[in-house]
Amino acid sequence: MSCRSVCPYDCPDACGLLVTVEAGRAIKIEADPDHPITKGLICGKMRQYQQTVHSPQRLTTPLLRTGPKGSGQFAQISWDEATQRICSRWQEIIAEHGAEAILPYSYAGTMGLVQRNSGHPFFHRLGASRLARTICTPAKDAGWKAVMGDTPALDPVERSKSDLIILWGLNAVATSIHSMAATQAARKRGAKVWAIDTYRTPTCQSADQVIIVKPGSDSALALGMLRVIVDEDLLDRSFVAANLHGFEELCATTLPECSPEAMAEVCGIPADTIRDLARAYAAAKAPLIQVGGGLTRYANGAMTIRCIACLPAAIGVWQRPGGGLFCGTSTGAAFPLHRVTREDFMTSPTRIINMNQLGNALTSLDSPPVMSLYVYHSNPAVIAPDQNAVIKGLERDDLFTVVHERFLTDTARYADMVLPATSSLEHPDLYRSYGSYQAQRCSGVIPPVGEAKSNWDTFCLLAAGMGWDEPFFKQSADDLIDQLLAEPNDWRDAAITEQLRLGEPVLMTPPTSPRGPWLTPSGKIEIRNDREPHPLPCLLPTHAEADGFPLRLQPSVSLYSLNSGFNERDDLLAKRGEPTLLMHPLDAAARQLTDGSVVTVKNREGELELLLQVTEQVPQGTVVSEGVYWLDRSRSGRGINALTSQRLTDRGEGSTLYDVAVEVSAA
Ligand SMILES: Nc1nc2c(c(=O)[nH]1)N[C@H]1C(S)=C(S)[C@@H](COP(=O)(O)OP(=O)(O)OC[C@H]3O[C@@H](n4cnc5c(=O)[nH]c(N)nc54)[C@H](O)[C@@H]3O)O[C@H]1N2
Ligand SMILES: Nc1nc2c(c(=O)[nH]1)N[C@H]1C(S)=C(S)[C@@H](COP(=O)(O)OP(=O)(O)OC[C@H]3O[C@@H](n4cnc5c(=O)[nH]c(N)nc54)[C@H](O)[C@@H]3O)O[C@H]1N2
Ligand code: SF4
Ligand SMILES: [Mo]
Repeated sequence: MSCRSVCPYDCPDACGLLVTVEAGRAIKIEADPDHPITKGLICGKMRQYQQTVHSPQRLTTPLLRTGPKGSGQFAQISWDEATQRICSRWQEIIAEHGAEAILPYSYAGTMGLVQRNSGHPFFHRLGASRLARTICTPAKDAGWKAVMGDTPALDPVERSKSDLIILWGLNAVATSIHSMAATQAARKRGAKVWAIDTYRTPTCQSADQVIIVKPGSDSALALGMLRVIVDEDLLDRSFVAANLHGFEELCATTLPECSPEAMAEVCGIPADTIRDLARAYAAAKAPLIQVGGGLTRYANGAMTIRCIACLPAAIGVWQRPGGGLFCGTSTGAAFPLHRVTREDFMTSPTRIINMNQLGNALTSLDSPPVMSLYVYHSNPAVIAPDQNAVIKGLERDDLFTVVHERFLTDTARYADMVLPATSSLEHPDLYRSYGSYQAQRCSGVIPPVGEAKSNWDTFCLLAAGMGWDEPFFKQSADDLIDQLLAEPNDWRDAAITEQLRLGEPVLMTPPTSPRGPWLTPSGKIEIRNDREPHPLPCLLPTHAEADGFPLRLQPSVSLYSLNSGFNERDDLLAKRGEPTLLMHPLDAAARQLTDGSVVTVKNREGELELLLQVTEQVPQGTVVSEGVYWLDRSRSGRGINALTSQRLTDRGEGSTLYDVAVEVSAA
């Protein structure tokens, strides 16, 4: 039997899957050939998803800790006993410290709208602390919003009309395979492709031009190009006059400091190359800039997007199909998510804790301190910044930690209680993509593995355990999906809504145009924005520049994992090898380090050991480590996030995971 499903992972593509099921087991996963975006192509990670779903490492029963925290020693218990223990401990904590002493921590193990947000109504009703879920790309969103307001993203299928595609800080071969496929198709038709990155990623191999910048310096490249466009009168003057707010002030105040020579010093691209790039960009008919998230995980992340956003505005490409800037789609208004999240269950607003500062929250917060942490579909022990602080917090004997997971992750090892979670093949949900405008509903296609329960079903059990009698917590996940689809709206008419109900993949359309009128307070593209701390685009420093360590570290993504996901898969681990540091030959020689040796990478936050790979894939001054590993794969009991910090971005309170400076020495 073949059933439709959707890839649940935090990836812009939300691929449609066909799952072959035999005797209640998934035996084969294929790409849905009839899906409008997937078109028969899924990534290598998901082609063997059945190995994840039926992995012998899956958790199958609730577990109670029997050894020291972190030891991984547990005894099996029943769901009844687990819920009773959790609820009675929470009632004690609430009586002593108040409900804000309980902190939920979740992110994106599953992207489905119901399962992902299942904890919100529960914790709102409980009065627990809230979590600011800002680890990924809030600075990118803030930068876009500062310039473009609520203007929706263009539909990326327009790529077919672009004659120049700029993948700016986007390792699309790893993280956005359908963007990459469309980009390659455009290239075959004659479009040029540029990759702007901090090192030669696999994506660079498919680019006509590779531009390697210093980490966090893209604003300088963008402003240098803009200065050339202005100096050489490559602007679209009538578009600028009619559509831009504050462009003259930018020309008068910021750009005089931004000569290609001055910007070359900052970003490391020769002044003549900046000139050539500006001319080629302005000469293209419909150039499309697609930006990733990496370049915004810096102290200047939102400002970087504001600087880049000046480019398409200055040359007026917003009026031409295929041209513009693409930062990702937002389909938040397509479904009434408040019917799941239920902010109205909060009797008064509770405190908000930033997920990037979990280390501080667990180790130094008071009034009240965090006395219980409930983690679901996230793995903060390895994915959160400042791993040493996070683990110090998780080691606290007085912290009551519950982890709902598919696997005994590093976070789960520190739990007092572990609850087994279903995989996406075992529960229903409604998915939407953040790389296109598609959405799809799916059912569970196999029974739960062991005693695993979905996020939603677990919160219903906990609600009953707390003695709550509301009908809301007695619904099924399908009831909630039905509510999200109850009425058509201006994103999806009755026909599309019906297709969604039936489990067919659909493409939605934003109700307003991505090419104006501009949905900003002034009605113009806001080059100047007086609501921002810096009203005009400008150069801002990174955190790492002030840290006093000589090398810039990029904790980048791997082709063979997704954040800390897929560490359970020996087939993919074999391809990844062990945690490695890529370093330029001159940097290695200066430190007398040899290829294949073990090195210590160090900064103020911490240190760890990695295997050294000496390669010209990275420029001098930058070192790279790809992928997040579970700690049992690490040499020194710490992962790459032992080196990242809890500092935040300029806007959006995002993580600054790429804004890292280190020194490297022989281990
Ligand atoms: N295979 C795989 N796919 C994934 C993930 C994964 O871990 N592995 N993660 C998923 C998630 S959660 C997300 S958010 C997305 C990741 O999405 P993004 O964060 O958009 O990741 P990338 O597309 O790899 O973009 C990061 C790229 O930016 C580069 N970069 C870093 N700093 C700078 C800079 O200052 N300037 C420039 N120009 N480039 C810079 C990095 O070297 C890297 O190649 O992908 C998702 N998909
Ligand atoms: N050094 C470094 N750190 C990073 C990144 C990086 O590139 N480099 N990327 C950052 C980014 S962009 C992001 S978005 C974050 C991601 O951080 P997380 O969202 O925490 O990502 P994952 O590591 O995928 O952890 C998700 C966990 O959810 C579990 N899970 C999956 N489905 C379900 C389910 O239905 N229910 C439950 N209860 N559990 C489930 C999985 O088994 C997995 O262990 O990491 C960030 N951290
Ligand atoms: S991880 Fe991304 S590319 Fe791979 S199947 Fe899932 S949605 Fe598609
Ligand atoms: Mo992310």
